[in-house]
Amino acid sequence: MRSAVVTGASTGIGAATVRRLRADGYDVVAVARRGDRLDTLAAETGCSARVLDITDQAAVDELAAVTPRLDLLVNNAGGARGLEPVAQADLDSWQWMWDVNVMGTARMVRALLPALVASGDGVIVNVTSTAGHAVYEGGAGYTAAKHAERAMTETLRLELLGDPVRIVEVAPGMVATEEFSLRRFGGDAERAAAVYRGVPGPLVAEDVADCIAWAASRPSHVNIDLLVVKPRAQAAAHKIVRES
Ligand code: 8X3
Repeated sequence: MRSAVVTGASTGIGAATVRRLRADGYDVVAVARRGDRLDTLAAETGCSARVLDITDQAAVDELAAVTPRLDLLVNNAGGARGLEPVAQADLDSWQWMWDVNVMGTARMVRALLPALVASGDGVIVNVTSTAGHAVYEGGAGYTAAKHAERAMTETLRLELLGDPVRIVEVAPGMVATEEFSLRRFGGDAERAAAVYRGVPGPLVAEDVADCIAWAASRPSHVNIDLLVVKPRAQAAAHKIVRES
């Protein structure tokens, strides 16, 4: 049975990816900080739950120590905090975005790469964002982190050439999930709901999980370098169809 580790698995794209990979027959370790949510997901899907903060080096090392072999690592944990201009940057939020999106992904890759190589055909899927490919006003803390995550992903592909590991980037645009915008706006439900209001068909978490599962299931000589996925109603971060 193929094995997978999915970070940020307690909600949204991560949880949808766990469900999808379980349905596709993977043995899945679902990683997140919130154990209660992971327990519910484990009861539903049969995945293993691993309570872990990807900013905690010791905890990531412990996971690596019990993972001698791994087929698929999905680095999905991440997120945005705030939407303020650079001149008013909340540097604590910027630090958090850097720690989770960039350092967390680097930490997981560094720890689990030997296990991916040991599988003989490992796949790393880094879930970045269209924010890693373009910038928008107010988004610099997040877009800078996602650009960095993307740069790291492309660098990895160069550095691992010749090793049995494929490096995939999945970059979603607008995805209506339970928590992404809520977290960005510090729990302001009204502001979070306004992000998706009137948009005829934002992506849902399952759409992105579908991309991840598809990219990871190509034959072993096929590397999907980059998959950018947006709703039909979105042409760019700020160019979106809204029906009143
Ligand atoms: C989410 C997409 O446009 O909010 O990663 O940055 S956006």
